Amino acid sequence: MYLHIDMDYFFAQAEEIRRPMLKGKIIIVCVYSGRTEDSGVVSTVNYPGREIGIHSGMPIAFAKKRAPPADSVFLPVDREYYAELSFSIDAIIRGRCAKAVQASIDEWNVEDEGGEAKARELKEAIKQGVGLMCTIGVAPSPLGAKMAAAKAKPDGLLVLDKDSERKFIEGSLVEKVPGIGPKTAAALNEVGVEKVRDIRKLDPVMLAETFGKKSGAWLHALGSGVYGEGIGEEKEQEEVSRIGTLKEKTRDGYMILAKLSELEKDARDWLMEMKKSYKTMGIIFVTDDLKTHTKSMSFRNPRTWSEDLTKEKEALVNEFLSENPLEVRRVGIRFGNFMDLGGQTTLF
Ligand code: TTP
Ligand code: MG
Ligand code: MG
Repeated sequence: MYLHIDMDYFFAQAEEIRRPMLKGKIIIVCVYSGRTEDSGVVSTVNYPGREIGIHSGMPIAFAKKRAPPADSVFLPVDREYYAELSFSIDAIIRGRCAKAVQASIDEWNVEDEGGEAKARELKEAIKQGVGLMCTIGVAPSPLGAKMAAAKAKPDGLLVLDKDSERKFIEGSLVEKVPGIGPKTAAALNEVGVEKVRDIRKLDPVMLAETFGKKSGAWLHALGSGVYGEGIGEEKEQEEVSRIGTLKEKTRDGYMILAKLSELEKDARDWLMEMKKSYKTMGIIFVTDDLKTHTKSMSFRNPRTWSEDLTKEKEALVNEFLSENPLEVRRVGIRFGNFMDLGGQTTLF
């Protein structure tokens, strides 16, 4: 089975959990362009804000007209904080699923035999680990899983079997299908196709002529109930991380650093073998309450596997210990934001 995980109103939920006093308010996370005080667009908004018609991409000035000032909070995006959360969630998912691919800052595709039980486990582990809700779709195809997740939001879980998946996809409006953009949807509407099941009426030759060979064939397959497999694309690995359990729970910086060195060696071997240099290094801490925390730093110039990081690791571990009172159970190290001869690859 395929699982598609998508965080609920991700940036706004991330703001909610670090400012519990905002509970119940309309939270609008904005990308301010700086030209005037209200220039820019809404990045995302929580559900109370969606109910009054505020949405991603809307100009901030429009959102201000709709939002009652006493119940609304406008906040600037804090991408570093969301990326840290995303990285922690990634560690939680990878720790439990061998086949997992991160698809965006708040989305993962997983192939796992566990199906519904695995989805429940992941929802619980993410909630426990970082305090955030997500929605998971489970289906025989990655497309079905993704559409199921979109349907079940927020804090949802929707499991489809072969029959219900086909009914669900065939009954969906074409514009709801990931991969069908507004232009394609409009062109399909034009020839009388509203729902996926209507695509079957169209001649595959006409589809190929109108949309191109590749997209035409894909649409024809979609109309025929063939949804594809595989969580993807042999995408290049975006980061390397190694996580391990400490011999005993501890707050001793030396014990933590010793474990990290052991894990680091393995990660460095990978960097050397793959000829990657990196621009970010992060440390993962799982505390006694099973919460996952991360600390990371970025370097202006890429570093290679052979460069020493003793000082940087010490600084991050000390910073973490001074901010968190609990004992540490597991630690990990991660290198990311790679550079290689082909240029830079990064997810964010
Ligand atoms: P989405 O997963 O598309 O949206 P979301 O998580 O806010 O809401 P949903 O519960 O419906 O999944 O995008 C993830 C984050 O990406 C979102 O929190 C903010 C950012 N984003 C933008 O900055 N601009 C956009 O137009 C969109 C769609 C998202
Ligand atoms: Mg989301
Ligand atoms: Mg998303």
